[in-house]
Amino acid sequence: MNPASDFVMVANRLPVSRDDEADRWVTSPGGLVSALVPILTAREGAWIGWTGAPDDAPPPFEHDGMRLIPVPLTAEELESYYLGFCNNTLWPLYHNAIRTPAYHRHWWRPYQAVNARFAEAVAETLNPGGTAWVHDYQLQLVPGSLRSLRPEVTIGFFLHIPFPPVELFAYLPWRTSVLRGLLGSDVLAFQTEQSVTNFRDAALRYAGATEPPGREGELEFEGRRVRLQWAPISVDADAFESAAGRPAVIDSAERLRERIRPARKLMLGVDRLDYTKGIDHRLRAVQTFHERHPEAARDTVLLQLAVPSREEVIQYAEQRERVERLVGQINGEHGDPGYTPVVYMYRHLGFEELVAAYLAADVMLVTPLADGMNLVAKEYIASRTSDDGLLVLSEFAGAAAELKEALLVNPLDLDGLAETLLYAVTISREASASRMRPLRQTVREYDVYRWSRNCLEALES
Ligand code: ADQ
Repeated sequence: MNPASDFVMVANRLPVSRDDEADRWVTSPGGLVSALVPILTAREGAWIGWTGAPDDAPPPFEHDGMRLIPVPLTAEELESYYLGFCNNTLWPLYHNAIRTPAYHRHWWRPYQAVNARFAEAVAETLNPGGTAWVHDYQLQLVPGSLRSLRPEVTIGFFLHIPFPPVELFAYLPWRTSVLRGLLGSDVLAFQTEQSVTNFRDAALRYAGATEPPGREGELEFEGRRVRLQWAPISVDADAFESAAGRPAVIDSAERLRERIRPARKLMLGVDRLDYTKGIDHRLRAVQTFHERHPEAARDTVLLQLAVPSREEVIQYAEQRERVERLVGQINGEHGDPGYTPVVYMYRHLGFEELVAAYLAADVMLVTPLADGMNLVAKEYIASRTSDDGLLVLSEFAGAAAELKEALLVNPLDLDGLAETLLYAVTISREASASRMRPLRQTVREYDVYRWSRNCLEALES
C-alpha cells in the first residue's frame, strides 16, 4: 500500500538517481526538479516514477523532503515501451517526422500496459479529491485511465515536446486512444500556442471532442470540461545568474576565452546529441561560413558541447557519426596547427562548467529543427551578467515565440544561417545590447517558478 497524498507528480523518471558507489540517492540536477521540489514538500505530495534501473522497484521512500514511489519497468519494457514506442514512434512523429517514425503493435501494447501501471499507482496514492500532475509523452494514457479509476480527482497534464500538426498526428494508428487518454485531464498544458491549436484540431477531428460555444480554450469531452493552456516552461534564472557572478565561474570563463586565442569570438552550441537539435545543419552552416567568409570565420571558434543521449537507438548512433565526421571535415579543411575552428566535447558537463561556457560565449547557437521549448536558449540568457552576447535561435524552437529579440533563423537554410553567423560576429555592441536587454528581462520575469505557479493555479482554480 502506498502512503496517501493530496498531490501527486507523475513522470516517467523519478527526480533522483542511484549513486551505487556511495550507496545513496542523488537528486537530479535541473530547473524542473528545483521548481517542483518546493511544491511537493509544501503539499506533502508524492512523486511517482521509474528509478532508472530495469526490474528495480524498491518500496516507497523519502529523499530531500520528497516522498518517492517507484514504478517498476522490466528490461523487455525498456526495449518496447521506452526505446520503441516512446523514442522510435512518438518522439520522431511529434517532432514533425524529421526521422521516419516506426509503428509496431508489439510496442504499443507495452505502452498501454506501462501507462495502466502508472495510473494504478496514482489511483492507490491519491487521497479523495486530490490532484495529479502528469508529465510528458511517455504517459499520455495515464489521465484517461486514472479518470476511469478515480473520477473525482483533478488531473493536469503537461507535454514537454511539441504536439504535431493534425495531418501528421493522423498517421498514428492509435491516435484516438492517445487523444482519449489525454482528454481524461482537467487541464492540458502545452509549450506553445501552436501545440494547443494542433491538439484542439486533433481532438475535434479524431476523438469526438466538441468546442462549447463562447468558451475559448476549452473542449467538451464525455460531458466534462477540458481546459487547454499555453504554459511555456522556463529556467531557474536566479540560479544561473548567481552562478555566473561567482569568481570561480568567471575565472573558468576567462580561461576558456584564453584558449581560443588568437580567434576573438567564441560561438557556442550546447545540446543533447539528438537529431532534433540540428547540430549537423549547424556544423554545415559553419562550414559554409568558412568557405564564404574565410577572414571573418577565422576570427571565431565554435565550441560544441554534446551530452550523450539514447545511444541504444540507431538514429542517435548515426547522428553522432554524422556530427563527428563533420567536425573532422571542418577542422581538416579550415584548421592548422595554431587554429582549430570547431572544438567538440561529447560528455556531460557540471553546472558551473556549463555556466562558464555560457558566460564566455559571444554567440549562442540554438538551431533545432523542432523543439518543444529549448531550455539552453533561456539558460544562456539567464547566465548573461551584462547586455552583451547574442542568441541565434531557430524559429522552430518553442522558445522563439517568447524570445523575439533573438536572431531568428530557419536552420535548414544553410546559406542564410552562414550569413547570420557573419552578422552575429560583426554586429556592433549597441545593436547586440538592444537585443539582449529585453531578452534578459523576459527570462528573469517568467522563470520556472512562475511557470509552475501558472500551471498549478490553472489546475486548482
Ligand atoms: P530536452 O530535449 O532535453 O528537453 P532542452 O530543453 O534543451 O532539451 O534541455 C536540455 C538540458 O540539458 C539543458 O538543461 C542543458 O543545460 C542540458 N545539457 C545539454 N548539454 C549538456 C552538456 N553537455 N552538459 C550538461 N548539461 C547539458 C525536453 C524538450 C525541450 C523542453 C524540455 C523542458 O525536448 O523542448 O524545453 O524538455 O520542457
